[in-house]
Amino acid sequence: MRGGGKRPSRGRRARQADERAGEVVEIRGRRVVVRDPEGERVCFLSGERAVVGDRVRWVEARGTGGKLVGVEPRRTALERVDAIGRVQVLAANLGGLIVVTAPVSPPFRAGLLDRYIVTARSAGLDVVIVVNKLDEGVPAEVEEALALRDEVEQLRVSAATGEGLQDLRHALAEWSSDAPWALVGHSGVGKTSLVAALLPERDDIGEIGALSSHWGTGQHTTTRSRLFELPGGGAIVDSPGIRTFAPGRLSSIEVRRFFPGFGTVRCKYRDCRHREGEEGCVADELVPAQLLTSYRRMHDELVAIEERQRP
Ligand SMILES: Nc1nc2c(ncn2[C@@H]2O[C@H](COP(=O)(O)OP(=O)(O)OP(=O)(O)O)[C@@H](O)[C@H]2O)c(=O)[nH]1
Ligand SMILES: [Mg+2]
Ligand SMILES: [Zn+2]
Repeated sequence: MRGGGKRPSRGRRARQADERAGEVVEIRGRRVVVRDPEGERVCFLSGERAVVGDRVRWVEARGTGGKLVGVEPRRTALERVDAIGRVQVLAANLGGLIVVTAPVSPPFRAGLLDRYIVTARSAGLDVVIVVNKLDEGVPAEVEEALALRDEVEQLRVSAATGEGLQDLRHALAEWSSDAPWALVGHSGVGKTSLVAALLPERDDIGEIGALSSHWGTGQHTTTRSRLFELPGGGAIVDSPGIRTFAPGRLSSIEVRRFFPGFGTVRCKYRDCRHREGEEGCVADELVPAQLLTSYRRMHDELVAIEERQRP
């Protein structure tokens, strides 16, 4: 997982005279929706690979809308590893991640939060936590988990009652003034509900899940990412919920650099991985047990993936 410098298209061709520049706001199978100052246009991919947030060049194509002819190098890439080990780019050119959580339903998962924090930081993205569904109350153990991660900026809102939304709106306009921020998180936490609440005048936000059809069933209401411009400036990306999340291209040794709670840890050996019982390791003294356990789980999982990939 790295920011910048990647070139997804197969080499840059000479610029055509009639080329126009735009930004991908949605992928629809073999087509993409491209936005430019004149509006939105559906373009054929024609061999190029693009994701939401990509800066692209396209030309008019008679009868079919447009044709994509190039994808610009990405400044950042949000990536994850899928179930069979392939790296998937989820979105390009983001400025940050808004990790959306719910305190009660679906059940709060601190481990997933940590994965997103590490993923964002390792990709050169900012990260904030938004606790939605405040109307359901915040149990003590969730308060504790949030306090342990207070080095990450946190906002509390309710898409249902509107509580905190004005603060979120203002914060988003500022955060995403240079680059879009993506709403990520477990299915059912209310990502699409938040987009709908932030953009009440739009009628194309996409479906909001019925309460019963969510967590546990593996069903995700939102099936593809979509970029929305905010009226007060900035832009956000709604994304499909996920159950597990393995960051792409992050090595096990890098996890400690980005994990919350490890800022002051200096062990006897500089390459200490903070595993249980490691000689001269001070992590047990300095890192709260919950964070250390979560760290070790993520670290060990990446080690296992690395061992599987070794020839
Ligand atoms: N009580 C309460 N329910 C909410 C709130 N926000 C959303 N919900 C409900 O939570 C359920 C899931 O909302 P969605 O917006 O579809 O969740 P999502 O995160 O977009 O889910 P995926 O698209 O599957 O990833 C819906 O039934 C919403 O009505 C809230 O602030 N309070
Ligand atoms: Mg959704
Ligand atoms: Zn250590």
